[in-house]
Amino acid sequence: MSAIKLYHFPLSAPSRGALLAAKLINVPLETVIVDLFKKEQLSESFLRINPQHCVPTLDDDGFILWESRAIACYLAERYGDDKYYPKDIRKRALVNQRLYFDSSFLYPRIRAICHPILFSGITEIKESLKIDLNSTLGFLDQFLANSKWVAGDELSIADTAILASMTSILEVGWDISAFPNIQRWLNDCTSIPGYEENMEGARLFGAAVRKNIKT
Ligand SMILES: N[C@@H](CCC(=O)N[C@@H](CS)C(=O)NCC(=O)O)C(=O)O
Repeated sequence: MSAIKLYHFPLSAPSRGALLAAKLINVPLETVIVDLFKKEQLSESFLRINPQHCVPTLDDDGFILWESRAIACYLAERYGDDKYYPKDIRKRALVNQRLYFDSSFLYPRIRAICHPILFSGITEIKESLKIDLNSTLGFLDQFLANSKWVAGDELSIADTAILASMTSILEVGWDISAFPNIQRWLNDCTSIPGYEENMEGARLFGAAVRKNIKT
């Protein structure tokens, strides 16, 4: 059996989310860097692996999977016990709900702000996009008002996904002073395996976005 490969770009929040989940579950991975700034995702060899040309993409002995949260669930089910992706149906449903919250609200709103600044010459953040993201952060803050982690009192793969998204926008310089429960949770997240490596990618991402913002 060959090593499990993760096609990865450290600046990408979804990519870092998959890697954080692997570290949490303690699955050894070989990372293969796909440099999106050099458009390496469009190379013939990568397109053969993932025609949708996105990172992260997992290759587990020929089984190819993309979508960061699907990768996290797969790794937890295949290689983890039920610690970080509980088997209890209701607990798992809550973890899934938070994963979908990240995938359909939080991350898309962060992307809507950052992608045009990185790739389309936009130099300012529109007020409506700020309102959208802050309303989503308000919901996350509410989730965290009654529980230690995002999906209850146990750390889960929902925390690693949301941590990857949150650290990207924090490194852009987002003000979260209105969200005390998020601040407390972020502080608790510093003990998650892979935290520092995630921060290195998030810092590079933040710097790349900030340098294009008009001050
Ligand atoms: N929903 C996907 C999003 C993946 C995604 O948007 N990846 C971006 C980087 S953040 C990418 O690979 N973009 C290059 C491309 O699509 O060509 C996930 O969570 O994995």
